[in-house]
Amino acid sequence: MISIPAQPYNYELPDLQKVALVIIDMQRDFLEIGGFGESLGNDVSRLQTIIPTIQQLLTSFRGKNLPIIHTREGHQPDLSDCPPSKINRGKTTLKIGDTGPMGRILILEEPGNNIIPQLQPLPGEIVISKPGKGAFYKTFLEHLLREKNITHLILTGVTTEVCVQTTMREANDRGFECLLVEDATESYFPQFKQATLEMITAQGGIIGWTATAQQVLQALET
Ligand code: TIU
Repeated sequence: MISIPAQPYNYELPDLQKVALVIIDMQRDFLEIGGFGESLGNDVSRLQTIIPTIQQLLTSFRGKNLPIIHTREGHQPDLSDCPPSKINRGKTTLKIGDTGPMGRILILEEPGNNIIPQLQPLPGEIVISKPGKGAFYKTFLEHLLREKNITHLILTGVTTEVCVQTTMREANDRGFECLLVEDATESYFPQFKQATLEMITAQGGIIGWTATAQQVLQALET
């Protein structure tokens, strides 16, 4: 049993074979200028600060040969998987599917939709493409986790209150025990990140746990 000091209390890992690192949407579309995040009016530089921390976690999981799951948010070129409730939102200059400096906004396989070079998946690591905010919606993620007997998820990525929180809630409803790494997730809005961390761990950990990367890394080493 591995015990990670966490909020609101220790997070217990019964078996390292049952845990996966989940890296959510660390894509150029959200972290670089000219992508979807910036088109929504956001300062994308805030999100870049967590890259080294996620790299540390990635190195640790890779070193132990533990499962790593990358997700990326994107749509088919014909937008058949992008509902009006998503595409028509906001008064942005560039909408989903329009051509920007990194190719078509939030379209799978476009240069801007790729995972950032610093966190490129290695062969053998799982990459889940998802049309929604949650990584379980219209994907094979649940099937894959059950097949691999994974019960515990260490979550990282962006943005804390949108795709990360939605995924964590979806996972919790499905019975997965989730820990969100506080300094390996970020939002365009610092107050939303803080509120998300608090709402996840309130009420005795209603959605799950949070801990720092150092707390996770130290526990994994022992
Ligand atoms: N807008 C925003 O904060 N996030 C998203 O649209 N997607 C993800 O969080 N990945």
